[in-house]
Amino acid sequence: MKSTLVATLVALAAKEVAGHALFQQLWVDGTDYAESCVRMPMGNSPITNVGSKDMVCNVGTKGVAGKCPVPAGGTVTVEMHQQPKDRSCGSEAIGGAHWGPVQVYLTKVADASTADGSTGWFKIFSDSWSKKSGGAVGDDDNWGTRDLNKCCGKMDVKIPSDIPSGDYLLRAEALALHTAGQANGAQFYVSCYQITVSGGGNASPALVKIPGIYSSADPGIKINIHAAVSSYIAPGPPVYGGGTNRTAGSACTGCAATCKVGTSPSAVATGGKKPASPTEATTGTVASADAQPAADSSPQPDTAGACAVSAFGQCGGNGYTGCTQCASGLTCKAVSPPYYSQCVATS
Ligand SMILES: *[C@@H]1O[C@H](CO)[C@@H](O)[C@H](O)[C@H]1NC(C)=O
Ligand SMILES: [Cu+2]
Repeated sequence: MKSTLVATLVALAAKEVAGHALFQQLWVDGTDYAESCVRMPMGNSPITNVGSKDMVCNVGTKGVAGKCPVPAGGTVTVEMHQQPKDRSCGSEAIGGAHWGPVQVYLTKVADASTADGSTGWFKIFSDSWSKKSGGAVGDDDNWGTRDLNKCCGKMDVKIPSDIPSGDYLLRAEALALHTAGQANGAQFYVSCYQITVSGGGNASPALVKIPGIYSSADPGIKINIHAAVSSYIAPGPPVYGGGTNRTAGSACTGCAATCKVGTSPSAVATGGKKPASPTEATTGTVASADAQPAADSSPQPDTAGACAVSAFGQCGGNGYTGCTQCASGLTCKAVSPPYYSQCVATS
């Protein structure tokens, strides 16, 4: 029956896989701009083809009206979660032992609302890897995505003070390496934010093209992290001199430590056009159907696609295509890498 088919398709579209994640919100110097200047990904699935155009700003995304104003030298905070609009710290920002680097790129554009990202990019931030003392395998080490989880999905990123003023696309990328031992197994989670920088300088960082910066054979992309990792170089060019290398495993500081989700200003595009966004719920009544969830709203249950592997059940390994999410209190652990991973008690 036609209506049944439609209902099924809607249910499928609404389903988001647990574990996977998406960058969704942006803060500027501690102010919550929520989703007002993000090119929101259509789902939380990764990109695995490093040569694909989807690597620029994710699959099928288009420009939005909003632009977030950022002073040069200021700090933006990118925010990632597994489910759309779920900003709670109750669930990991990115689940299922999706360890890997978090990196941020900028490209200078004429108009961030319409730019296609074909202009040159430079890297302004990297939080990649450091050895965890006593750790046996790469899974145990410090990683950018582990820092994201520790800091409730938030990662502070300083905007260089010397880059020219004007519009930019800011591209946040989390790379998950849990299946990266096999060809094209690395998972890229990418979102572009539209920002307007003011008070900048006249630096001209070296530029690279996306796609084109990565190769599937890069040692930072094809790697088995279920074995001991003695060194790790995140893929792509080095961080530009005005940018920041964060040490993986360092403490959450700044907005990543203190910012609390609240009412959001509407980002104002340079043209003076405000994006459609929910009004602020100041009276305690629900402002609109698509209002931002409150800070303490409970996570949306992953009903349609929920799966949970119980203790000692398989949750990963070469050729495994089943559920990769362990039940509450359990972590998927590679016990015979790269062939077999199972759910064990979280230590
Ligand atoms: C970041 O680290 C890389 C690798 O060590 C280095 O090449 C680059 O210059 C560093 N950038 C900054 C801004 O510290
Ligand atoms: Cu995933």
